[in-house]
Amino acid sequence: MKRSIKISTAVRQPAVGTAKFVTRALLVSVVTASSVVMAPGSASASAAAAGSTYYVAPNGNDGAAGTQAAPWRSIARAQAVAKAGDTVYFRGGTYAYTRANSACSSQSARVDAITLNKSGSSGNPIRYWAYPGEKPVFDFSRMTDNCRIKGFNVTGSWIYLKGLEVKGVPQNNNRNAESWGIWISGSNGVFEQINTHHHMGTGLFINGGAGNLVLNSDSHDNYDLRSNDGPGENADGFGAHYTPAGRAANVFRGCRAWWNADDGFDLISTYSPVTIENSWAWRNGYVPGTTTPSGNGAGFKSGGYGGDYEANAPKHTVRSSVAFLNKAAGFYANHHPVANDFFNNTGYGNHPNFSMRGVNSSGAAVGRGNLRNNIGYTGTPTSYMTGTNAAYNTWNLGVPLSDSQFQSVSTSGWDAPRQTDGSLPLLPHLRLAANSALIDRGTNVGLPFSGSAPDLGAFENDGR
Ligand SMILES: [Ca+2]
Ligand SMILES: [Ca+2]
Ligand SMILES: [Ca+2]
Repeated sequence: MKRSIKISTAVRQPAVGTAKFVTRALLVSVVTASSVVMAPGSASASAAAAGSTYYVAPNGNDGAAGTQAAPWRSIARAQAVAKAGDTVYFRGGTYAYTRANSACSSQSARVDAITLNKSGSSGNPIRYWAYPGEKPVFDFSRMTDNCRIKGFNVTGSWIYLKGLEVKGVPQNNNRNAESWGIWISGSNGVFEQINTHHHMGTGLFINGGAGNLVLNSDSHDNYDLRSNDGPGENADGFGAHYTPAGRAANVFRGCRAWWNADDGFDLISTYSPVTIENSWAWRNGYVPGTTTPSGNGAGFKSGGYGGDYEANAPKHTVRSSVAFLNKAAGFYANHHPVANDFFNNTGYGNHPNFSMRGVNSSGAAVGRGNLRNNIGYTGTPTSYMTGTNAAYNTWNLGVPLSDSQFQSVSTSGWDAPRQTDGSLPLLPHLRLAANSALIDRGTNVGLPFSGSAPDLGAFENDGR
């Protein structure tokens, strides 16, 4: 798994505005698109080429031909026809849902507004994409079903969603835990440039699937105010759970999670590895839009099994990512039994920035984690470091920390619009100043770097 990659001049970020940073994040995505993520990466490269192309529009008609001139009305109609390798384009506008596609068998049953149960195949996913330059919005806020609701239930594999906004899945009674925006039990899917928000539950929830890539997607303002275990206890931005051991990793890359009532990212109770890279999490654990405390409030909750020891726990990886102003820990081991890798992350203003609270086979709380090249600044310090393998982090090196080490320490504007290819916006926030003492102070962990050595934190500086 460890790669030793040298930066070449060919791997350079294109000039955007006046920004002059080389971002480690972008370099990572360039490299891993071809070398690490196997199947999902290949799907994005092939684009809409081989198969048939169909169209859906808010003013369409399911009795029409499904052409650009005569689009269908519903994704369900499109799925009935689409097969592996086909592309379904969604025109801009609102697709509003008021009822699930089946009845609630009880007040705690689970129903779907949309069920995607037809699979593509390797290299030939079924693509459900926004028509280029347009924004299709799936609005579930007026659904009336009196049980738990999934906006999208993706049970098929090799499915590729791109450019869709998904919002407003409600809880219509208080007898359950959360509802879900997008639930994924299929495998080898790609979920790109998804904006999932304002659900009474988790925005995007992988449950049992493997080999999925969640790319350049946002999940925010999710709040399960009617959960029977307490308001805000379950609405995470992104979740990956219950995947059996020995399956391909699920990957989150270039994703942002903010103002979710529970956690930003949550990997509790999963048995295959998850990699989170080049992602940001902030202000989780509050009632969205406020500073009123709500659920757990971790930025990256990186595993665990409810405090229990599990002998076959996988090693998760969180790298080149930023957590700031989360209510609780920015980077949290959450009682994980084995040491996860936390490389080149920046924690700012969390409580604490890094908590490596793990669990041993006797059930005792111990430090668990491999930490390199991380920055922890402001907020409260690290906790549960005894027992970890930690070096080259700001707290190990004793390097000076001050605002002047950074171009900016602003905590606003992180939700700025993405670049046209969907990648994260280029901001000066928490990037190293040109003369920062944190430049070239890290150690090689297999991620790209410039200069004589990796810098500390999530963003590699240019020019040294
Ligand atoms: Ca919780
Ligand atoms: Ca959670
Ligand atoms: Ca460097």
